[in-house]
Amino acid sequence: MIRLLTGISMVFFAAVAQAETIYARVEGMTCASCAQTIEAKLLTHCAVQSVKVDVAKDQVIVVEKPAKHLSDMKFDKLIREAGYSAKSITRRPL
Ligand SMILES: [Cu+2]
Repeated sequence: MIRLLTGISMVFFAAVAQAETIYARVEGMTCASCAQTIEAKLLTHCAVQSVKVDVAKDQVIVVEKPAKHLSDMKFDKLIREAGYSAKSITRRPL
């Protein structure tokens, strides 16, 4: 029973606390000002550690803070609120 509980808590910890890097394709960016707008918008979220925007590649990369999570849905919402459109979101553990 103890072993089972330990296993469950480890899975729970991994699911909740593992910060990830989010890679997204974002459409509608045309200049450095677009990049700044998106960066500023994403940084308003408490789970966002850092943001990198590559306008030429239509790419936005977000590093989550340790033990924090920015959901795909919330990411998509923030991008839309900034006036752009997220087309694909992938994640990798840090
Ligand atoms: Cu622009």
